[in-house]
Amino acid sequence: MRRFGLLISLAVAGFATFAVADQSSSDYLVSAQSIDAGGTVAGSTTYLLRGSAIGGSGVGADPVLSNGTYGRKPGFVGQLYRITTLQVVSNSQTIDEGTTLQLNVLAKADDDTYFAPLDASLVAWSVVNGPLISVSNSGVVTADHVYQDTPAAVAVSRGTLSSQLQLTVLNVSNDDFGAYAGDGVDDSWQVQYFGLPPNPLAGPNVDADGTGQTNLFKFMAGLNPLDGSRFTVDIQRVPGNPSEMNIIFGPVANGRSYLVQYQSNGGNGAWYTLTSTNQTQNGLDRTLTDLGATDRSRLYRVQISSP
Ligand SMILES: [Ca+2]
Ligand SMILES: [Ca+2]
Repeated sequence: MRRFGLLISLAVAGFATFAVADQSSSDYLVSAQSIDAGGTVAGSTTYLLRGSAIGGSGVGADPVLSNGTYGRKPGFVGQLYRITTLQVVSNSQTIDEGTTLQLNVLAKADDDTYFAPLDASLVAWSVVNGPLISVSNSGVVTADHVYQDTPAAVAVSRGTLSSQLQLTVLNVSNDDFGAYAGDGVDDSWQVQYFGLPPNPLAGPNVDADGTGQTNLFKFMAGLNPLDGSRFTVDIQRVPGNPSEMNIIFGPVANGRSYLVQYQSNGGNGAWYTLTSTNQTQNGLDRTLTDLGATDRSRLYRVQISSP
């Protein structure tokens, strides 16, 4: 039993090849034997001891196996290691606003092997920054609503070890952010001009710069709600051509589409899209020429659409 203990001790202590001297007395002789690298197989002319037979896994010739979540060292009775790194992991680096995401923690040992995800309750969770409402003791993070894609971070710690995971909270809906939610105006536009909510000047029906056009209209028209700009429509006859009419409107904005419609006198009050037209552009002013303005009178309107 003493020699058995010696063999195991040597096996755990290192990977070098040991040569053991013959042992003898007047009554017995134990021939010299050697222990292979890793200490997993030892033998003499009278016996063979495989490390795997005493609690290790595999045979001594196997390499140390590992992947991202586990490690296996064949032939060892036990493994000595020290946790050196915590790592927060997730199936996704993004989280939709208003939803939850399960996070997990891996522990990495000083032999570069990983343990399977730890029980999340073994570490302390916290929100580092960003629009995260909470992270539970079980590693479930809950995202707040945002007005644009926004970075965030979660931390875990245990003892002297800690780790962080960077996430991005994705803006899924354009009109769900705090006091700016559900008013028909994109929250990012409201934040751009009126800062973070609340700001009563950002309301859809407010005429923040006194132009007579509301924030909602200016948002749809792609205008600055604070600089006094206005969207105008002008109707002019075409000189020398009484059957044509120019509809001049602007300023036109990127990302907006414009539809000119008319209502005929003697009609049933319905609006019709102007189809027989010529279009010209002068700076930010656009002119559509109605080529069939033969009615005694026509009403025109410009419909603005935002994607
Ligand atoms: Ca949003
Ligand atoms: Ca809004």
